[in-house]
Amino acid sequence: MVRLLLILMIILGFNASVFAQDVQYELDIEITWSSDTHPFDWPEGGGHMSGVTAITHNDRYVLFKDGYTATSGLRFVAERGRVRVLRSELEEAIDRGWVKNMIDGSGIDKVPDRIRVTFPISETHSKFSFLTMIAPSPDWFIGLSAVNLRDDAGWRKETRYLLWAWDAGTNSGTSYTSKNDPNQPAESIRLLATPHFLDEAGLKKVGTATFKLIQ
Ligand SMILES: [Ca+2]
Repeated sequence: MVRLLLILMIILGFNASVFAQDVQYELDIEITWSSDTHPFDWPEGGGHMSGVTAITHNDRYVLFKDGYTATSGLRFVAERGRVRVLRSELEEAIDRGWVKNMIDGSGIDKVPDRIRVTFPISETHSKFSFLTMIAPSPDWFIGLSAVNLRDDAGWRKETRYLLWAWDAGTNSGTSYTSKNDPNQPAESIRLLATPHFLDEAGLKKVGTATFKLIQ
């Protein structure tokens, strides 16, 4: 009888994992960075954000991290808002099983504004990362790296993160419109602490990202 029960539990457990469904999240990226909130050296032509590249992934993949060196893909996004090289890096990570979904989001033509992205995510790849270029800029970007949307209690219903400006470490410009001046070798990725994004109270946020479980 015990043996039968054990077999039954194994079968049921197995079925539960086979039929585990992806869930869907809605991400609302609200960019508050503007001439009002960040007047220092504000670019004449206004500010915009390049198209968002987002991924769901496991522990094996890191899109960016404080102290790491930028990949070529990150560099092209941060310096020029170009996603082609990053996409091929991500395709390779998909082939290796590290990244599951790649999601393209819109950009922002004129800040402040918001970007909404809906994406599926699964238990095996429950981390989420995204990035977009602060434009114009030498190599500045915003993003989140390895947000874990699932904990011991299951999928998180709603969670909110502050967004900060990052420096990809690949270009030495100190103004939004600095001329192209590559760092050779590249420096490490770090939070951007130029006067553009700093005041007496410390670093100034660029916006917020709110994740909502929708099904
Ligand atoms: Ca830089």
